[in-house]
Amino acid sequence: MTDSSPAAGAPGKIQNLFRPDFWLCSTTWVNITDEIQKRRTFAIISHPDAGKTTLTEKLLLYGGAVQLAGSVTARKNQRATTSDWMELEKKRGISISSTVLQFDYNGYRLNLLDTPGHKDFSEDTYRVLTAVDSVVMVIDSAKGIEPQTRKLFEVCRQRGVPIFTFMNKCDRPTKDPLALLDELEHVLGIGAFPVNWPIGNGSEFQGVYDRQTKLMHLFERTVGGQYRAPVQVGGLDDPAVRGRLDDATFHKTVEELAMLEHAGHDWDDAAVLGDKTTPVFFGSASNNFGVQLLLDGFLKHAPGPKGRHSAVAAQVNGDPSHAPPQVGDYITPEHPAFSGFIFKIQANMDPKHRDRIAFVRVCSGKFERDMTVHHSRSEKKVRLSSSHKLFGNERETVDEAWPGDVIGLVGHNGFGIGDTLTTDPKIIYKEIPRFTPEAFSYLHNPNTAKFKQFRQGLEQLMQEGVIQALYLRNSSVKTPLLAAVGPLQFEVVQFRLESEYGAVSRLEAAPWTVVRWLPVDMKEDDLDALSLPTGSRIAYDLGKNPVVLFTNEWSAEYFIKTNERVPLSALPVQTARE
Ligand SMILES: Nc1nc2c(ncn2[C@@H]2O[C@H](COP(=O)(O)OP(=O)(O)OP(=O)(O)O)[C@@H](O)[C@H]2O)c(=O)[nH]1
Ligand SMILES: [Mg+2]
Repeated sequence: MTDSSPAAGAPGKIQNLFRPDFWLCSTTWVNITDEIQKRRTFAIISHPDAGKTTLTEKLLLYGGAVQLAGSVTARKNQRATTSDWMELEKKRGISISSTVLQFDYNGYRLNLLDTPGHKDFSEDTYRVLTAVDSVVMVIDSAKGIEPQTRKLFEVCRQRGVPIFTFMNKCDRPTKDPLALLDELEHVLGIGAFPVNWPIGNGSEFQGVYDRQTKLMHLFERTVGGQYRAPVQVGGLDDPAVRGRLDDATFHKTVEELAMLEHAGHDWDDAAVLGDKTTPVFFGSASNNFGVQLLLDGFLKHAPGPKGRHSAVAAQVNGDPSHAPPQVGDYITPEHPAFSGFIFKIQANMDPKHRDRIAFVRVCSGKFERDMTVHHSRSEKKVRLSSSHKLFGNERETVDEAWPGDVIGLVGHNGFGIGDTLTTDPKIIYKEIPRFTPEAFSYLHNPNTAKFKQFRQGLEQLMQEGVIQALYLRNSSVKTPLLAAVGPLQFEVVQFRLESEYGAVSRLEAAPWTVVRWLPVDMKEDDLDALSLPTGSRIAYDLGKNPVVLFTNEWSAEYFIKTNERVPLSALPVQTARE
């Protein structure tokens, strides 16, 4: 990964002027291409409860990043998993927010992002998908493809992110493995290539057959699955391994393998990278069966860091809802300028620090601590001095980072989700998707003595993108109207306001279910002139962009009919103030 061939210079952070792809790091020259090639940045996605966090833990165990896996069930005994750190997550046993874990394994640097499965938190998951180059889709083999998996799959498809599939929970009675492959092909419309195949089902699940090496891997369960599962490996005719299987299981496996061979699909890297085929691995995350094979198989075939298109913000030209952003240049990871974008902000990850971290995906060039970059939102230069690599809630100062890396920047209150940081101000990324809220509720502060904490906490949570807020037009009440993709987000806001800011709050249901953005250039007089259906109201988002709140879809459609010249948009348009 290092090269000492270019002329040696004084140690420091110097780019080689004759070979711009070489940088002097410590005392050796580092080639940017080598660094890029060793990065793998991926997310784990699925419907709730399929086992993402458990699998994440086990990948860390097999990746040598932790010695002892804390399984999710151990939460009951107050032992948190490494990736689920928030108080509420521990309490409810679900992931609410995504987590970044960076570790080295087998010459690779992995940036792994565990995501929440619940649909109310899909905003967080979708943002994470902008920061990765591939995903591992976890499926509960007893249930097959569940609704949220389908939605997430669609997002990956749209983004062209290659998908690897882990059929989890094979230690429980599962659907027929062939039927599971069939579901992938018919429900999701993606070709499925089984890299390995389960041997036995449910309590008789013993391991997997690796179709590429033609070896059986038979595992033993360990208590609580905290340690690596002992494994015995051998061919189909190896008596030692064969002796562990009863005749029925053995013959069934051999028969199914013959059917797969007969189906005749060959491994095709281009189809995997082109999002046409998903490699399928079977196993059990909680028992550690098949985890190593997944990790190694994934690393062998998963793509390295991809570049991103630089977008040029569109001009307001009368009809902003129809002004698409112009797509600018494709910025390759090897591009000499450093660039990256913020895809997530999280405050109070560590109660000891109580600060906020902006998570940046490095897209091109080299990041160096203390470097000065252009910040797209403020259009100012900022110095990035407090940079960290992340491992759940643990952080460590990082001096340099390369494309594919996810780093955490602390101490920049002006940073927002979606912002670009770069040494070349011409680069601007518009990667972060926006969501249309579907749940609305007033949030009251019943304790006037805690007004400051309430306000400060709410502002902070909104900056993190935990929730959106709207303010009603012509209203004397200053109570914020919270707007969420799903109602669990309200619960998170209330819980975090109390636990992190000491502010108790009270929710009051609001009558609207639909919000639509009005053109940004509408003046107050224009708003007065609108003909509003009964029960609807005009409000402003945080960027002071006008919106209309409707009680139902029908009412929104009625508005469209009666205000033909006023285009509505389900999302704030690109030109809207953020
Ligand atoms: N039997 C069995 N249970 C498993 C396996 N893997 C995970 N589980 C259990 O499934 C439940 C959910 O696991 P999690 O890892 O929290 O699932 P998740 O996908 O991260 O859930 P969310 O983040 O809330 O969407 C827990 O009770 C796990 O112990 C497995 O291989 N076999
Ligand atoms: Mg989870």
